[in-house]
Amino acid sequence: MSFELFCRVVDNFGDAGVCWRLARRLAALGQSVRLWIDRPEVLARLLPALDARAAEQTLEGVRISPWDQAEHALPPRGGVVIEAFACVLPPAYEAAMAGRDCLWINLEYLSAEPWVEGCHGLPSPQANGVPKFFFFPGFTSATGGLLREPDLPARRKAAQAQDRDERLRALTGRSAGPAADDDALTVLLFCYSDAPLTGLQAALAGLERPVRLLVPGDRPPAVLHDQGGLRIVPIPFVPQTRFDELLWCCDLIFVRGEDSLVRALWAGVPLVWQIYRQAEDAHLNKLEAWLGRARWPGPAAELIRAWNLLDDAAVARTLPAALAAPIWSDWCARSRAWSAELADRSDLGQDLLDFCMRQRQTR
Ligand code: TRH
Repeated sequence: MSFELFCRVVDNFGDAGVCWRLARRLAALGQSVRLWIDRPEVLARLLPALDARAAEQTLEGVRISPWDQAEHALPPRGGVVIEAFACVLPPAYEAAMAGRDCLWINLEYLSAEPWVEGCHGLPSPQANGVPKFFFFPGFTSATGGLLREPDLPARRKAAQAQDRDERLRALTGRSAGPAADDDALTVLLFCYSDAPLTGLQAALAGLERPVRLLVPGDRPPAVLHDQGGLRIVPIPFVPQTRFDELLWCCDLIFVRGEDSLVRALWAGVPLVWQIYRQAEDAHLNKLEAWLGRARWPGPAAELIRAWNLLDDAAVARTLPAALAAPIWSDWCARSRAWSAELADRSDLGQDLLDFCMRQRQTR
């Protein structure tokens, strides 16, 4: 089938990151895929091989084109048009869909809320008669699932059979720390700029166990500094294809948004999620729904609430509690178990392809 995926970058990396991952997955499933994106330069941060000024290029089997060209393009006859995150298609392109027998998918944001199950796959009748459906990623089999590549577990296993420090050095060019830090807790920090870092600094510096805190980006926030057993390790932003390898070097992962959350889940180690902030604190309900499914031990759930409420004092208090025995080993075990449960079903790319094929057959 022919898929055309539309991506508008709202902010940060998640919109481009999710769309690119889905596009790659559909191409790997043997489909013809084109990605229209309004800010190719954002995708280029994740995909350094991309020339953000090129009119069109093909990478990993995906045709990538700037959004404005779609305003003069025709949708593929009999193809599937994916509107990511209700991004609104170019009007002329949308108008042409009716005469070209297209299927229209509205790919939604990831949420663990229960109502998602009732809305996943529902039709969204359109004035122009083009069949349009809601497609919801999610954590249960009544949703569209999560993006995952079939070779992921094998890649993780092969990577983790190698020495961790060597992997980290090869990936980031940074030494993970002196040999004396062998039993150090390796933590990745990928968060928003408002995260309660003062609380994090206090908690990590106060631990008995040495900690190395990997901080991607140009410069770590000033509040983070070496102190006690805490060592701050600035690392470069890695290409998205290698992001998993970074996660597989970690004992504890701080993630944010959508795509990095899912990847941390596949790593199967404890994670602290900073959810994308929404108006009227709508994100806090989403967070609770997710915590309900995660079933982390109490102190770990408290830590995640404190992290999202930007509460430094509560982070300083709850982080050591979540890392203490036996909570920590329970958290590790539950993280492994949930990761395996989630991986026990088909992935979002395959689900979406199956859904589209079924729609085609029933018409
Ligand atoms: O960057 P995010 O916060 O993105 C978003 C956007 O804000 C978006 O508007 C919002 O709707 C969405 O979140 C929920 O977080 P996310 O989704 O985790 O995307 C980050 C991407 O960056 C992800 O694909 C992983 C990638 N990445 C790398 O490739 N290399 C790196 O070194 C790091 C730290 C991240």
